[in-house]
This record gives sequence, C-alpha cells and structure tokens, in this order.
Amino acid sequence: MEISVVFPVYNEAKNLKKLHEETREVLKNNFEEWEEIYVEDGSEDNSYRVLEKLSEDDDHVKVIKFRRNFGQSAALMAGFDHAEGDVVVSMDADLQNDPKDIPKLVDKLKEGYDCVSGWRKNRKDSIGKRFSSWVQTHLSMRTGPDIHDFGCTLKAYRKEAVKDINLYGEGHRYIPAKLYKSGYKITEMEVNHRPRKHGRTKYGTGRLFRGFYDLIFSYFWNQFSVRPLHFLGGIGTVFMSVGFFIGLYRVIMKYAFGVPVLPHLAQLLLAVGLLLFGFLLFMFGILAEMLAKTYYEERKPYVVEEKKGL
Ligand SMILES: Nc1nc2c(ncn2[C@@H]2O[C@H](COP(=O)(O)OP(=O)(O)O)[C@@H](O)[C@H]2O)c(=O)[nH]1
Ligand SMILES: [Mg+2]
Repeated sequence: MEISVVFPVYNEAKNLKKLHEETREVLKNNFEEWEEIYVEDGSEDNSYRVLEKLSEDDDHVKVIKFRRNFGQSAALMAGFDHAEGDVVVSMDADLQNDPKDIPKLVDKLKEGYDCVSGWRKNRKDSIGKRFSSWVQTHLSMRTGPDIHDFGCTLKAYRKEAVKDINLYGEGHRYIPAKLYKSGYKITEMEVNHRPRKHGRTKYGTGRLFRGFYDLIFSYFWNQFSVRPLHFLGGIGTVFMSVGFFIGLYRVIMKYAFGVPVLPHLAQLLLAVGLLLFGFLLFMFGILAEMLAKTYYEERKPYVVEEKKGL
C-alpha cells in the first residue's frame, strides 16, 4: 500500500461526505494505491452511518468504530495500528485541514524525513485557542524539535515512525516531541487552514487545560523518566540537608554554648519538617524509579534505525 490517510472523527457528520470527496480526488490523482481510515469515536450524531455509506460506495474507505468516546489520541493510535501504507498521513475530519496538502507533505517526506508536520501559519481559529496553542508550543519546543505548530493533526509519517508512536491521554499533541526524542528526523511545512463550517470544536477550555497538565507531565517524563531518582532524590537530599544543618546548629548551640532549645521551637519544627519532607521525596524517587524500571523492562530504552547481518 502506498499511502494511508487517518482521520479521527467525533461528531463530524456534516463534514464527512465533502471530506471524503476532496480527499479521494487528491489521492486518485497522485497515488496508485491508497486507503482512507476513519476512526469513529462514539459520536452522538450520525457520523457512523455516513461513514458506513461511504465505505459501501468506495473500497478505499475503511472505518473503525469505538464502543464509546476514547479521545483523539486513542483514535489516531487505532488508525496508525491499522494503517498499511508505507506513508501514513493523519488529518482532521472537520475540513479545517486541506487534503490538497497531502502530496506536498509526502514529497517533502521523500527528501529523507521520518515526519513532516503541518504548520498552520495562517490559522483560522479563535484568539483563545491560538494563545493556548502558542503557550503549549513554546513549552514543547524546550524538549522537542524546532517546529512552530505541534498541535496540527495534518502530518505525514514514514511507516517506521508511525509504528513507533505510542499514544494515550492527550498525547497526540506531543507526537513531534516524542519522535524527536527517539531520534527521528522531523521537519515542518506550511499548510492551508480553513475555518470550521459545520459542527463545533471539541476543544473547549476544559479539554485545553487537561492538555496542559499532560504537557507538564510530558516535560518531566522527557527529562527524568529514565532516572526519576536523580530528580526527586536530588530535591529530597537538599531538603534533608537543610533540615539536618538547622537541627545540628541547635544541638551545637545547646551543648557547646548552653543556649536552651525550647525558645527556638520554630527552628526545631522546621528542621524536623524538612528532614521528613526530604525523606519522603527521596522515597518517592525510589518508587518512581521502580515504576520506570517496570516500564523500560517492557520497552527498549533505544530505537533502532536499521540492522544489517542480524
Ligand atoms: N476520534 C476522535 N476525534 C476527535 C475527538 N475530539 C476531536 N476529534 C477530531 O479531531 C479533529 C480536530 O478536532 P477539533 O474539535 O476540530 O479541534 P480544533 O481544530 O483544535 O478546534 C476533528 O477531526 C475532530 O473530529 C475525539 O474525542 N475522538
Ligand atoms: Mg478543527
């Protein structure tokens, strides 16, 4: 299979027919073999029936239906799992992305990249959404590749890269950061972005906030997942040391200079508090380390690009 295009779908009934028509036109004119994979994720409207109809009329259309809403990341993951193309493209199902960009992304990919990420330079979304995207992108850039738009669903991948992506939560936002961390070559390309005509955005403030926590977690994960003890143990040790020295100071004052301890109760409490808190952090570090161990036991801590003679 030459190319697979994956669409996460949630309440997009009114967009699907036109989306399919636009996509088919582009794929037919540029590729020999292709498939369109729609992942329907517990929509409350009749998205699934529309998709069923599309797949009856066109063999290239494949549909996965979830039992309930599992979220955009899960939907992308399912699409990637089932994609058979050597190139896999993911795209919004609300017509905001433009199928005409697909061949351009694929050409760029062939220049030797593992992922070409769309950059919605001229974005047709509300100010609030653009602002939150801006914040997230700037935080993501700290650990990730140097690209402008992490949140754009429109991306093209080589099969190897896509099969290596593991998504959960709101993880689809950090795909470029994850791939980058595994050593894949990523670049970006300006893509068209259109205003949403039918249906509503699924990312209100609540969902955007959840994405924010994910971002903080992913930052820590990228920085410290391999050795969480270095981080938590380090902070814990600082707290314990400060507590220890305050305590030591009071002990010396008492036994060397006869200054009674009780009038300095606050310092004593501080010393004990810091010691305990530091110790707890340290123990958390050890727990996190154990968890990381079980995680990396199942997964290799490296990503192979090629093998010869093996
Ligand atoms: N499968 C699935 N797709 C979703 C979900 N939420 C959003 N989408 C799809 O992801 C794409 C982008 O969502 P949208 O609400 O337009 O986000 P926005 O462009 O950032 O406002 C659209 O194709 C949606 O149908 C979800 O929970 N499950
Ligand atoms: Mg949209």
